[in-house]
Amino acid sequence: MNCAQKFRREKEIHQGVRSVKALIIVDVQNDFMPGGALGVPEGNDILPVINDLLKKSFDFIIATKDWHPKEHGSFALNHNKKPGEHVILCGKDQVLWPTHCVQGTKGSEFAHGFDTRKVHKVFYKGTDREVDSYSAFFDNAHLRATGLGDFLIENEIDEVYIAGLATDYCVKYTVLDALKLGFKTYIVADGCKGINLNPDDVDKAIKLMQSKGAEVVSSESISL
Ligand code: VGL
Ligand code: ZN
Repeated sequence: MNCAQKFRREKEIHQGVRSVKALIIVDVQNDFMPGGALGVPEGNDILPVINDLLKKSFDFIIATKDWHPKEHGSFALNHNKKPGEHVILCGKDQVLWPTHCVQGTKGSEFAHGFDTRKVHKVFYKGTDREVDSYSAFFDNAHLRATGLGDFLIENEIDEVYIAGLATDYCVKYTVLDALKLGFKTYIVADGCKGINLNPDDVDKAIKLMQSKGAEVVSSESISL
């Protein structure tokens, strides 16, 4: 049993103690909005949903930023290749993307219209040029942690609600790592949109997350 699971068990024993809940908003940045460098179709539709979620009484509100140096190994340009082609990066298959979310650029800022005033803490991912990082917890080669896992444990958080972009990449891998670390994990369905490089990628991602124990909820069903 890992730390978060042990903590949850102890709470269950002391009935009546409510769980500590965090909302994790993944990569809601300008470059992932329609028209952005790596625009997610209808990605802007989640903004009102996210802003409504922010009005609920989560104990913690966490956001992540995809935050690449311009030499990043996931960018097609840096390999003289086209987006969608593949390379090996840090020993792993890597699909190449258009240049996006470069540190300090307009495209890497939180999306225009995302009300960030209630965000307690921001975690940065994809900062190492040699490896990509879809999960908000670890890079794709599991070399480095972002600090999100420690933050959740230090703050005795045991339930996470995950929304953001993109369902079939960063949301998916963040959810899978949250489950592996033992957190009770909810995906807010209407608070996510996917890229669908293949037409059924989002459906497959949702099914995979569910099969590993994630619960799909709608934002309006969250009564906090
Ligand atoms: C993402 C592709 C590349 C994401 C980030 O946030 O889902 N996808 N970088
Ligand atoms: Zn990226």
